Amino acid sequence: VEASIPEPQRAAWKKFTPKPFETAEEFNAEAVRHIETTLARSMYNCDEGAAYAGTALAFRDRLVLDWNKTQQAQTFTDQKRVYYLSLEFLMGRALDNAMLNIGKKDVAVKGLSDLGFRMEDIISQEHDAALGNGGLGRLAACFLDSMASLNYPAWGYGLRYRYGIFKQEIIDGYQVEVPDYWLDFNPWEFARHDITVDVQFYGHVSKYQDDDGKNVSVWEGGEIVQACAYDVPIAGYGTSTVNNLRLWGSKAASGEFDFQKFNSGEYESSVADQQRAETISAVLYPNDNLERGKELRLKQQYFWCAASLFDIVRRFKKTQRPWKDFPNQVAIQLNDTHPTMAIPELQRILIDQEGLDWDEAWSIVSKTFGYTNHTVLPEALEKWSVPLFQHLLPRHLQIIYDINLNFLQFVERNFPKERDILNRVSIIEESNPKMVRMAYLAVIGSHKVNGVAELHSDLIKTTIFKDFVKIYGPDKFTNVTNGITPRRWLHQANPRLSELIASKLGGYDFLKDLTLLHKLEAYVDDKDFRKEFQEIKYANKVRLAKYIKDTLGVSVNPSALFDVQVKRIHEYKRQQLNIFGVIHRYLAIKAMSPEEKKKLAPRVSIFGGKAAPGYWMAKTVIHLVNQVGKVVNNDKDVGDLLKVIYLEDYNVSKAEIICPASDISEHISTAGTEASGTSNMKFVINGGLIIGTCDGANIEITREIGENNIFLFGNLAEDVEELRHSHMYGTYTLDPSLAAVFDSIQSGTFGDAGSFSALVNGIVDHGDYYLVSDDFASYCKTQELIDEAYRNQDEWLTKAITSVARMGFFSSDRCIDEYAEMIWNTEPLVPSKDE
Ligand code: CBF
Repeated sequence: VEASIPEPQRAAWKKFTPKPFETAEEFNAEAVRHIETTLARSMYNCDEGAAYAGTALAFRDRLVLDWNKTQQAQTFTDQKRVYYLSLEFLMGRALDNAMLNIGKKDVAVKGLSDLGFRMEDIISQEHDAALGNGGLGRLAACFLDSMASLNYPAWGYGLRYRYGIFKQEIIDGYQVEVPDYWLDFNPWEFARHDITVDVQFYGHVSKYQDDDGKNVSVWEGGEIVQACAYDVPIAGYGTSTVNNLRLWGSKAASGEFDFQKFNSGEYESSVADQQRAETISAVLYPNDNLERGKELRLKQQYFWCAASLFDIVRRFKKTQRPWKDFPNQVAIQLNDTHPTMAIPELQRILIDQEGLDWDEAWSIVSKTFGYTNHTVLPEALEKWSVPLFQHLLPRHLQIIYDINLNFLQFVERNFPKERDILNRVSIIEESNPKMVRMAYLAVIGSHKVNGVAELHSDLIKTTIFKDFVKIYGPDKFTNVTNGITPRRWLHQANPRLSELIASKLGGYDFLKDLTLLHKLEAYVDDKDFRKEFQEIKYANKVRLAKYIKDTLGVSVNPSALFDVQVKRIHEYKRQQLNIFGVIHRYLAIKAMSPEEKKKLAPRVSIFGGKAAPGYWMAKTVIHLVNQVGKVVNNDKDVGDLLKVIYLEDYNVSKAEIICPASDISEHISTAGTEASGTSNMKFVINGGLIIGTCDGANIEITREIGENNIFLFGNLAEDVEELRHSHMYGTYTLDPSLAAVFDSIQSGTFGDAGSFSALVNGIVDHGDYYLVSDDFASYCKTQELIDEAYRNQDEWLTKAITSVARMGFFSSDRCIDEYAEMIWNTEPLVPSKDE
């Protein structure tokens, strides 16, 4: 390809290719140039926001040079690529990550200080890119970081939501949702106005015979919406690989409003088409683990899948390889069922547009996709009504019916005596209205299905996909336990701890190979190391205490035990169990003698997380936590012994402050409900201990760090069904401590009792689906053990250090290598030295 450009032009191009900055001076030259020319600001009106922009643009320029080279190299070598399709990428802030991965932060710190700015202030100017709800979206972001760091040729595909997840304000103790205008200034994206895809909706399907007498289906009519590409460079750590995240934005196909209408005075309706089209990528649905079957959501899913598939196929076709090579060149990973429409879409492209016959096409499709399941919760499993499908995507519905027919015939041939199984495994649920079961379509259309932690991967095989294991055999199902990127969640979030570790391990190699952490075990008894480790934890707690004071006006004692539960608010995650435990503690403190009080370790219970706007019970929990805080924090009898804090608007950048500051974090879901959890990993790697149930990745964390270093409690997954049954049909008495907690709520201690009656009644009268009452006693007992353990600071420290040393398994780099080997069959493309 290079040879196609004449030598003199190549030489000229090379001569004028910008040189990346190396020194603080060169960095300043770039930053100031951007501030003066790109932003049109001067020395006299350069505030921290402008300094952030100048810094980000200087780093972006550096990144782009490697990005171009990586993309060229990936095209020239024509190696197999991975495409990670995720409706959510919860990226957080980019600047600090770019500086770490590029490796020039020290230069920028010096340069900025010469200009009169502090790096911390500049970093905090950046708006979080919050294109996700929780664990699933953050996992996708960690995976992008790992794929680039490990040099895998990989692209992410997602939607460019104009509004990310809403901002949460707490007003009078209630959650209020405010829009997130995150795109006001985003230096990290490149609008590719030349890369657009027309996506069709609605219309009808006609059948024709082509010139060879073959029946062809043509999808006609309806409306076209245009997808425009926005690219975000994803830099790897310690490598020059920079991968691409392509996000699609929607606009009306013409890209313009209707001039005729406009000229005839219909100003408003002239822009209606434009607005309707733009609505598709306007908002991220703010539900975590909950699907509501809304038409716009299905539109979003198809729009994104169609644009991505068009792009992937276009790239493949440029190689002029035969179609049978497609699965050898392309691996598409479906992050949950959200991108399942990509399966019938690829089949449609191959048969309707490329003229392949059904079987040939299906053989390509079913070798290309892998599907990751992230939940067994029934309310989160996507189903779309057949009439809605018929209306919006008539051709895809036909294709899904054909996929289903072929599949059911296959099942019938193999299980001729089991009539029932057909009904159970059919993609179409025979309800009223009929529904398309997306998870089944994803299983049938993928060559591998994985869960995200061992227990979860076992559970999917014995519950939701049990019949499919029988049909396909167990090898189609596998496990890839989740992980986190140590770059963001250790080095960026906790630079001092990272530095301390590096000083003992002889450098930062552990950020690339987290298993090296095991060498820290040699320092568990090292006095100086212990002292510094403890000081770092304390400093991180002071930082969080300051943040709490600045934002909420509440003073908390940094020497108190910081007990943290930050994650989406959901009944299965059981923040209600935590707050009932806090009330129990409050009641106990009120009844304590001064001597008893002296023995108790002061505690700060910290909550944070968003509730889906329509999830009333979750919002009630937020309200209760805030009401309890109001009472407890102002009770003189209690003083420092207990404080209850609700941190507003929990997001990635706040997690980076919170995780390093916790002593205990809570991962207390009803056993069998949390697929993995990843914040559990973030807390432990930052030297915090865990109170948790035997659920998700808690189990593997326990196996790695040792039972003595984690506080486990509660019933096991295998007992849940029977306990639920006994709540519905048996008799049982409420634990007296929990009854006392309910009495205090119902007597109005925390404000209007009526506000919380649904929460209490759900447990007392309506079956206690999440088994709060079953686990309450053992939860409280375990909290007492924690009080006791915390009193022995020496032992606590030993547990914390040992745990950090044993967390090597939980790197997202390990996950990506597992996906590459077991599912994608891809190899890294290591950049050559001169690249
Ligand atoms: O696998 C990543 C995470 O995904 C979820 O957040 C999800 O959205 N389904 C699960 O709830 C988490 O357990 C899991 O860690």
